[in-house]
Amino acid sequence: MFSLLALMLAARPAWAGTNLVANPGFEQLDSTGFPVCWEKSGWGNGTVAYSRTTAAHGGSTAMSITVTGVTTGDDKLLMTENASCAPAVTPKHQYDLGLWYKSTTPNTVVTAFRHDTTAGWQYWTDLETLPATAAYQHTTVRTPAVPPNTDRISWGATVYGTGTLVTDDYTMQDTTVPVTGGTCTAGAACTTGSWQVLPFLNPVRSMHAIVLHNGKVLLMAGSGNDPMAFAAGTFSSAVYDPASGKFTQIATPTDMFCSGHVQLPDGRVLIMSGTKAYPAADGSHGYEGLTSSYIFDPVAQTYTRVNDMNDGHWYPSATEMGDGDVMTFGGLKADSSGSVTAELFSNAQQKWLASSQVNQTWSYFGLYPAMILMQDGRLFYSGSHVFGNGTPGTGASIYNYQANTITPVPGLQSKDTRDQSMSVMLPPAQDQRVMVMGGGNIYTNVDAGRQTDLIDLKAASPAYQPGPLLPQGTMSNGAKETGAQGKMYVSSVLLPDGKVFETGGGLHNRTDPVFEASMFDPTTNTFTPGMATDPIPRSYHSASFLLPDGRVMSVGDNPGDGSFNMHVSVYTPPYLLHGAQPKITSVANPMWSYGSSQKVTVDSPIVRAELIRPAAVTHSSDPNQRFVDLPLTVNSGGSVNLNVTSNPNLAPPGYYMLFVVNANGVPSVAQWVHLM
Ligand SMILES: [Cu+2]
Repeated sequence: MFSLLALMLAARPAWAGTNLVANPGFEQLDSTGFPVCWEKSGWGNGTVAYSRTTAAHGGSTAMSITVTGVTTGDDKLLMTENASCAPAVTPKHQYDLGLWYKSTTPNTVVTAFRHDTTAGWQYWTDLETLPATAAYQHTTVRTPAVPPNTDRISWGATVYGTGTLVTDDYTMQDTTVPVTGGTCTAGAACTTGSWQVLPFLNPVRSMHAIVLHNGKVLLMAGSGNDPMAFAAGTFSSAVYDPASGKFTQIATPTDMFCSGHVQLPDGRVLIMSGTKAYPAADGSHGYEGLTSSYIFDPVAQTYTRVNDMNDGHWYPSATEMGDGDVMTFGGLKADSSGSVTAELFSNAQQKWLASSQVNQTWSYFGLYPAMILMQDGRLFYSGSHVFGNGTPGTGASIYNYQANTITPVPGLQSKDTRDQSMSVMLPPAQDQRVMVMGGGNIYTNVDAGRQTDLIDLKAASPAYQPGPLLPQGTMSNGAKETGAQGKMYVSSVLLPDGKVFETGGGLHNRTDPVFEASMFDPTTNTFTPGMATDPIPRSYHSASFLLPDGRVMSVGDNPGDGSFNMHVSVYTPPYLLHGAQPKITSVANPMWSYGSSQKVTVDSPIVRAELIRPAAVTHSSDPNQRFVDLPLTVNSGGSVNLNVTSNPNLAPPGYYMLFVVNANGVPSVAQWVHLM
């Protein structure tokens, strides 16, 4: 009964609180006849008309925005960005935003801006699409927690396609529910979290880890970077079940060591390339890449061959696009030279297309280039890669498949020491910010660096800006890092509380592991240093990834002596030590469509919900990793509706982990949903 009561308190109806919006129904007009405390905004091409209409929901005035011919940009009706019109807010609080609307276009979104006490007004977040409707509809959407240093917000409706949107009767209420309990009794772990080294070993020398939609983990080794195993044709992989602690060895048809991998829309795993040959003893050739490709079925736990790619791609990228196709770049061909062929796996045809059917720029992106899908369907090459220098020029670029163009992106620091750095799209994906952390260079073997860079891909001309320095760690001999010393082989894991856990790494090529872990907060752009460190070194050929229970698992380490560390570690973040986890008690329908509203029930109040894409990681590279906010509509009946983005480029089709999070930042265990 207690939890039901708490839930009902959390689900206060929209009319219960003070309406923080000035002139919410547009009834007060200024001398020009425009509603007081409202302003026009927008950019791009096209034509827009703002007008008053008497077809109001309440009172005698509503506002209409009619847009034609927009191909770039949008038009907005927002609360005026000043102290008397933009509602005051409290950091960490959340607000329910409500409005009535009619629309002839689905190309709309409720947009919020925030006033930073030092940096001024800036974009905050896009919250919810307003589906087309001929009759007035009401919508309520809950904001994320207000970021620090924010004193006011302004919000309203955006139209970015041809049509007319009419809105009226805006409401805004503080919905913050104080959470009691959650006192942590775990000592230092309350702030640092804790590591456990599991009492059993990884049965395979895996440098590839893929989280499957049944919660199990595919650990691929192939020959495991062991030339003897390669010569013997001994290839391995295993499936680990975190629920039972059991490993199942999987028959592995070829050497998937140094392949690429990504989950397809149906949850099966596409694997491309791998090792055709190790370097010849006589120096006549280097590593050679396979052209072969397989699909792993998580249910049958088998590999099935598909058609070959046009080239071999030893160390390829693999990015799922918004339409479910997969694009692959880079790596080494069957003759050991670099591949300049862009490869496209058609999801509709379930095969790799001939190179003549794929737009080609014939550009070399290097090894495991981090190619991250942007919300407009272009690919951002972040500059993270493996082995040696970055690409010529600025070392980062935007690739437009449709236009077949590559545009350099400026600002990446130390682009030639980004070998085995790690890049992630920061939470939430709606903000389109990418961070690159650390990196070194195995050929020059300089000290790995502390540099990080941040980029806002929503900017008209995106450019990297320097981010905070990586915290420094401790070497195996107990010495502390000094000066500019940082890490390569970095692992960055998106956590369900919206932070990024950064762990593992080393100072030099296959030696000098660094024991350091920190938490990066995208809302403040700061690292919290001093998180508990994995007792096992995690440098070359290691991987760390989020489990559906909210913990982080780490495997692998392959130092220069050729050994492989078979210990498996699991990190319990501090959030699991601060009181009971909220629980998702039901998901009305696990099949989710874009632009839909999905009903779930929870056993206690929550403040945030999101989708996190399961990991497919190797060599500090998981360019598909993303965290997609699900703006909440809290129903009076004790359930919540989750508003799913209408843009498949923000959340490419496939299985996702659905997490809900309470006001203490404690996440639920994930439920799996299938977004198509
Ligand atoms: Cu490798």
